[in-house]
Amino acid sequence: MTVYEGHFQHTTDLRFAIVVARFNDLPVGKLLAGCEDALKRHGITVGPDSHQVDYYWVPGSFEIPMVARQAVLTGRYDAVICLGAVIRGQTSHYDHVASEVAKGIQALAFQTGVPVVFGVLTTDTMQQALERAGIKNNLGWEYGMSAIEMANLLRTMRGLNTVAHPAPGELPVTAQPNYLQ
Ligand code: INI
Repeated sequence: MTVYEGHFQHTTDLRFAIVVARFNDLPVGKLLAGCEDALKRHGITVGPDSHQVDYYWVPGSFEIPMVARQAVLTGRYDAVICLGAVIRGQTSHYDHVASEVAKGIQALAFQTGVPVVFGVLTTDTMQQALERAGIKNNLGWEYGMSAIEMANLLRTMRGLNTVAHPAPGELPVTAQPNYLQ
């Protein structure tokens, strides 16, 4: 019997994309900080000088799946982390945005085999969003941990110790066989 599982070690050549929605900036900013904290405390460089994490900013959660897909298709990343907050408030917009982003992210991971972390809060109120983004606990941390675990699990399943990453300016690589065409 073989047991496959992701570990949290040997992180120095992992690469991540973080796709962040600006809408509901207050809780989303806290999620991002929690996520970066998890990555950093597991040996991954974050922030403006990072060679391991790239950041993609989008207007709202609705735009996340499209940009996450483009990030996956570069072939550069072991996992893509999607961060946003969809808050019901007074608008029916909520239902459309919440369901589209969830479906889009799920389909992307399923179709490409690249882990895509669903780090989009869906709550009735801003208070509930803030509770999940730091007042009680910070789910951003869990999202960062999920990304590391899934990145290493997929590397193990592919039998790869390393994934080829393009040097800056090089064309994207297709190190994995099953990207969307
Ligand atoms: N975007 C969010 O990220 N969260 C929300 O709660 C939200 N609501 O409720 O409207 C939201 N709307 C914007 C949407 O994501 C798009 O950016 C917009 O529709 C333009 O395409």
